[in-house]
Amino acid sequence: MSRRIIAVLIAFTLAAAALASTAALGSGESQQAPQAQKKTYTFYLVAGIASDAFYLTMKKGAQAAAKKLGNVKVVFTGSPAAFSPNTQIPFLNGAIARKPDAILIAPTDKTALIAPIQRAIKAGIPVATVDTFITKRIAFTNVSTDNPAGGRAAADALAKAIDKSGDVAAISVNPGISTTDQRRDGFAAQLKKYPNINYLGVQYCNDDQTKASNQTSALLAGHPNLKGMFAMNVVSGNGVTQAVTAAGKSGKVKLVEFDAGPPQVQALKAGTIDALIAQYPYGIGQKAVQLAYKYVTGHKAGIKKHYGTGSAIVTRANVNSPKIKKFLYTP
Ligand code: T6T
Repeated sequence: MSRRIIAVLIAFTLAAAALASTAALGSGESQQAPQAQKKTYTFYLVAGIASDAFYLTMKKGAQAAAKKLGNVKVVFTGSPAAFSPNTQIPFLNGAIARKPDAILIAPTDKTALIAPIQRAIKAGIPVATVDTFITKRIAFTNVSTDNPAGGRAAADALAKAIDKSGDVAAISVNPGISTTDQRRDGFAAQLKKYPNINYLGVQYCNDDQTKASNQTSALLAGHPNLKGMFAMNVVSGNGVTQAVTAAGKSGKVKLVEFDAGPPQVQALKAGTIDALIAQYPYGIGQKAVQLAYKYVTGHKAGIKKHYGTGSAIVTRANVNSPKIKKFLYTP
């Protein structure tokens, strides 16, 4: 090989090595370059009761929104066994102790949760209420169904099912819960438009299915002319359905229930329930996370005090239609 060729080969090898080292350096440099680390925001979602199909569906919506945002983590928490301030407040306090970036909570009572929520806000944690609300407007927003309208729709659906005449009764959770109080009041107000309907009033089951079932059995036994019932949430609904079915009155005593948990949808399809006032819990969770993200990333301006997420009256005629699908709970 001539000296010239050797010299050219050496020059070529050196140039290639230099290029390779530059490339290596370049990639190393870009890895080490001081990059603004994207903060991960943690939002606690404190359910009214963590075992309920409604809140489990809300959790899914919240997690989907967090995933889409990319830098949000949702921690779902709440009492697994009871819908009450006494069982919920320890879970809220637990969330406050972890100092999350925001708390989204479904307060189990309009007034009992004011002071505990105030503590969170004093600790610098912004709070949004989801589904239910408290009477003091300290949460930066509330995302919910239009519950008074839902109660009125339930009255119209029940009136239609019983041909606008006869005795009707209702089962709710406890007095003092914003959502079910509004459903109860909307229902009672709307029933006044039907002069031939005799309203026997509301009983409270403490979100206990067995209690709701026993209350219904007693109503069926004591009021042979009972034509229809309105159950104001998932658990009271499951209890009412259970008792009416056990009494062999399925389809004879007409039922309208709030919510659309899987057993309720099944009972609707089977003919035991006539109509469900279904909420959109997935959308509530989704919207609340989007709003909390706006709030904590410096875009507070323009966030409204309330957002409605819609509802649907589900009947056997429309239960399988595509536009109803999003209202059926998927715990
Ligand atoms: O109806 C929902 C919710 O809107 C209400 O506040 C409490 O009960 C449910 O969770 C259903 O069981």
